[in-house]
Amino acid sequence: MELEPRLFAEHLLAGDDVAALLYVQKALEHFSHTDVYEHVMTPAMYHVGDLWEQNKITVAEEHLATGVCDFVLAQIDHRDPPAAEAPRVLLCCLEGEEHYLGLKMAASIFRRYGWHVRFLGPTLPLEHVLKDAAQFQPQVIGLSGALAYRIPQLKASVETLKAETNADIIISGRTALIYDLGAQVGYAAATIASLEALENWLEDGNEGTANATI
Ligand code: B12
Repeated sequence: MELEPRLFAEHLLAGDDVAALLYVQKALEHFSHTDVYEHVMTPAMYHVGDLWEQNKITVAEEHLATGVCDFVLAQIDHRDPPAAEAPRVLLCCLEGEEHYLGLKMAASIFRRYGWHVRFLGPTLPLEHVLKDAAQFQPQVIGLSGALAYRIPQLKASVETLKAETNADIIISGRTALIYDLGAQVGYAAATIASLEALENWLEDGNEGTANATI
């Protein structure tokens, strides 16, 4: 089977959640979840973004596509419950950042690796990230950012999180794919630009990587 992100994008844009889910379930018979996230769902959403930017689809169609993609993501995110002593990760987008699908994929991968995942979704004010982290005591906090103009906010937040929690900080999202986030945010956080890199990081063990750009 060849992966066809454009075909999947057509299902998204048609609002055909059944066809979109069936396509992904079939792909999962041959490919890993990470492959399907990286090579079907992500390029399909990037394609939706290109069509949107070129005014070839409406804002409503983009919203529809996002909703169907989110639905499919939730449907295929099956996993076993984590062991009580398993490590904990808190995942969120900072205040004002609404693009959370990539973060949700990362959450799914952490779960597949047996972690306790606290997925807090889009646009969470820093004070609430701190409050939640104080309770949940994560070993890792992961942030995702799509919008370039939020990089200064990301940098400031990483510095605060580093100072006020014991967690290693990882940063990612579209900004990590386009910019040298490590250089811009500073090495208080590890940049993990893709889900494949996240899998490598999880497989290799993650201690001591907080100063590295991956
Ligand atoms: C859907 C969408 C929206 C939705 C988001 C809803 C949602 N639930 O996420 C809505 C409608 C809210 C939206 C709003 C806006 N958007 Co928008 N949006 C998109 C779109 C089409 C898809 C985003 C997406 O889901 N991509 C798929 C995910 C899976 O990709 P990803 O986030 O990069 O994730 C991958 C990696 O980065 C990584 N990853 C991501 N997070 C994490 C976290 C960890 C821990 C790890 C390890 C890995 C990881 O894993 C993923 C797989 O590799 C993109 C197009 C694009 N190229 O992405 C535009 C896009 C990002 N948006 C854009 C813009 C301009 C906006 C708005 C400013 C529009 C406006 N005028 O209002 C607003 C801003 C909202 C805000 N304040 O955040 C621009 C940004 C351009 C720029 N120069 O910065 C884009 C590129 C569209 C375009 N081509 O112009 N958007």
